[in-house]
Amino acid sequence: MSDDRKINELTEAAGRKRIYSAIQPSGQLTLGNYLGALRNFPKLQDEYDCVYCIANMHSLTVRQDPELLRERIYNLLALYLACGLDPEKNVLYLQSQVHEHAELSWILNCYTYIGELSRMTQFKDKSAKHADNINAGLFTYPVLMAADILLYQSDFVPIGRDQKQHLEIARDVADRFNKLYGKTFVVPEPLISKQGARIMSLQEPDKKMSKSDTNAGNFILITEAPETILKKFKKAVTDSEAEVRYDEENKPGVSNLINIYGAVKELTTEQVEETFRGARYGEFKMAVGQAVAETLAPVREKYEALVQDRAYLDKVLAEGREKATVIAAATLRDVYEKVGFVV
Ligand code: ATP
Ligand code: LTN
Repeated sequence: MSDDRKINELTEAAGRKRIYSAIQPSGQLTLGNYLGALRNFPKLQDEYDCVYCIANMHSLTVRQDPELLRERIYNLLALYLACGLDPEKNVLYLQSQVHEHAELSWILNCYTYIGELSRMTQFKDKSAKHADNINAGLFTYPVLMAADILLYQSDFVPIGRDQKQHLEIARDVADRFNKLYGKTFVVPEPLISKQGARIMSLQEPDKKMSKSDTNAGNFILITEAPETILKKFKKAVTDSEAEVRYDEENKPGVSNLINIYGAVKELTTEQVEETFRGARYGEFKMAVGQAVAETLAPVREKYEALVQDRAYLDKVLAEGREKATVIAAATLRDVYEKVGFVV
């Protein structure tokens, strides 16, 4: 059953459920962020109560230039809107503007074990990448993420596959807290789409496409010009065979391109293989590049107009902050009461 069908059935059975997700403003967003997360958000806005956060507090776990970070916050908000998220239907807000995140995060720190956090692959990867700055925030990152999700009593969390481990911590912590103090948090479930959940780097297809990659040939930006997109796909790594066939282990480059094409055109792996049976790699890569460029063009156009309008973006943030605070404050108050604080 498709994820969309599954959630539809769940909504019908139990009334309006809450969706929650967040993206860090730590760089320009890639095709990976788009296919793994962002593209799925607007599909949910009519049937769910949706809350989308700009996770700027998470971004501080890696050194950021302050002016650039501020700009990227606006860029990400403009991109949320450009992808079709309606600020009337969704709560769109900035994490640091709702102080309850930091407060709940501290509480949850006291209900999360070092052993659990030590197993996180993102922590291991990022510590290796930023060996000169293995800060405590990088280690407790999943706790802040759990606080984000649990503050809003979220039922479903649409994410890429790399975030699944973090979501499991959020579930375990919610469960642990509920067992100790009685039902306090909804235990969230991940929503991971089958296609596009893990887009790999174009030059090094054994690692995920990441916006903080230092080699620009590895990723496609959502706002990139069509010519650049085509050029990057033309240079994408394939293999020495000449067959468009899905085989993640032996043909990671081609498999990634099949995945991307399938996700963009909404085709299964088999259908993509069928479409390109007998095609040369050059032709195949151009077709993937074109399909991606066509999909991203309207988003880029809308983004370019929206990002200029700071007054409007500030208005959206102010409204989002207000709506988010109402929900977050109610949960935090309950938590403070349960743990024995005077409120
Ligand atoms: P960074 O490289 O700065 O750690 P990132 O590119 O991994 O960032 P995030 O802000 O951590 O991006 O992720 C935002 C959302 O995009 C998450 O739901 C994540 O799972 C998803 N995502 C990120 N990269 C990919 C990818 N390569 N394929 C599919 N989904 C992805
Ligand atoms: N860690 C996430 C971003 C994130 C998030 C969240 C995602 C922060 N808080 C809450 C879903 C729910 C990432 O994508 N790197």
